[in-house]
Amino acid sequence: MLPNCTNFKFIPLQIKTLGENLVIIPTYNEKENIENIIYAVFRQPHDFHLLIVDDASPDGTAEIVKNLQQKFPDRLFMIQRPGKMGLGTAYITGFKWALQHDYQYIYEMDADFSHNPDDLPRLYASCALDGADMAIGSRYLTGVNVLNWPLKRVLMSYFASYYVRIVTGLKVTDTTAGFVCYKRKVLETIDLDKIRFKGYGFQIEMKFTAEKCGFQLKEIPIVFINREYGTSKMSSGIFGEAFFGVIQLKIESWFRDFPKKAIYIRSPDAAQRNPGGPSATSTIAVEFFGLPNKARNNYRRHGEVSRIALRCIRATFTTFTEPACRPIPRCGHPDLQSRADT
Ligand SMILES: Nc1nc2c(ncn2[C@@H]2O[C@H](COP(=O)(O)OP(=O)(O)OP(=O)(O)O)[C@@H](O)[C@H]2O)c(=O)[nH]1
Ligand SMILES: [Mg+2]
Repeated sequence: MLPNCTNFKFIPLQIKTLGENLVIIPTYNEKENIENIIYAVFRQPHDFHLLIVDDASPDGTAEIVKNLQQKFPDRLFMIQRPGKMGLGTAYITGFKWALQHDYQYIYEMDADFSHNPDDLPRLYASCALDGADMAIGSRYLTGVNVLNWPLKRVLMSYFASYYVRIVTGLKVTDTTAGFVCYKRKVLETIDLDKIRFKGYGFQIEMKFTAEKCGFQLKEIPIVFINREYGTSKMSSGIFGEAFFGVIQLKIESWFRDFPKKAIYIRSPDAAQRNPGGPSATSTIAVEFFGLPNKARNNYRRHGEVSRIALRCIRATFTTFTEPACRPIPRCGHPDLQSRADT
C-alpha cells in the first residue's frame, strides 16, 4: 500500500523556551560539590542554564539546590526523583525536559569537578561553530589526560575504551566519556526510551546510537581530574554492565533499524515567511526523513518522495537549511494538507 499524507501529524513545535544551553548534572550525595559547581557554571561567558537531577540524596544535596534556586530562579532548575535510579535514567529524564523546554544545546556533566566547567564553551563551540552534532570532552585524544586517578583505574578506563572501540567499531577514543554536548536534533532523533544502560554503558550506548543515526561525533581534548570531595558511585556492577553490554549492543545493532539523522528542508516561501524559524512544511519533511530506512526505501521505490513533496510539503527539494524543528511521532492526521499550507 502506498503511503500518503496521513502518515504525518503536525504538533506544536515548542512548549516553552527558556534558553539555548542547558547543562544537566545528575547528583547523588554531592553536598560538598554542588554549590561550587553551580557557581562555576554560571560564571561562564555563555548563558548556561542548569538542570540538577537529584535522586533523593540522603546528604541533603537537593536542599542546597533549592536554596540557590531563590537566587537563580530563571537559570537553575531541579528534578527530584524518589530514589537512586542510576545515572543513565537521570540523563534520559533530563534530556526529555530539555527538549520540552526547547533548548538547542544540551550538556552532560558530573557534579564532582572531574569535568571542568571552563571547558563548556569549547564544547559549545565544537557544536555551534565547528559542525559537530555531538561534542565529546575526551581524556584519551592526546595521550592520557587524567589527573590523580590510581594507575589501576586509569589503565582500566583506557583499556575499557579500547575494548569498546574494537567491539563496537566506534570511531571515538574516549567511549565512556561523560562530558558531552548534544545538538538537540541528536536527542530528538534517538529513541530515548530504547536506551537501556545505566552506568558507563549508558555513555557508550548514546555515542553508538548517535553514530548509527548518522550524526557527526567530534572529540575535544580535556583534562579529567579525580574528585576531591564526596565519594565515587562507580561499582563493579556498572563495569560489568558495560563489559557485556557492548557485545549485546553490537549484536542487536545488526537487526535494528536506526532512525536516520533528519535532513532539514524548507520551502523558499516558508523561509521567507518565517526566516530562521520552524515551519509546518519543514516539520513534515523532517518527519519523512526521520523514518526508518526500510520505510523510506519503500517510499522511494514507489516514487513517493516527489508525490509527498507535492502533496504535503509543496516545496522544492533544493533549499536546504537547518531550521529549529524536530522530528515528530508518526501517526495519521487527515487534515495535514491544509495545515502544511499555513
Ligand atoms: N541522579 C543520580 N546521579 C548519580 C547517580 N550515580 C551517580 N550520579 C552522579 O553522576 C555523576 C558521576 O558519578 P561519579 O560518582 O562521579 O562517578 P564516576 O565519575 O564514574 O566516579 P568517580 O569520579 O571516581 O567518583 C556525579 O555527579 C554523581 O553524583 C544516580 O544513581 N542518580
Ligand atoms: Mg566522577
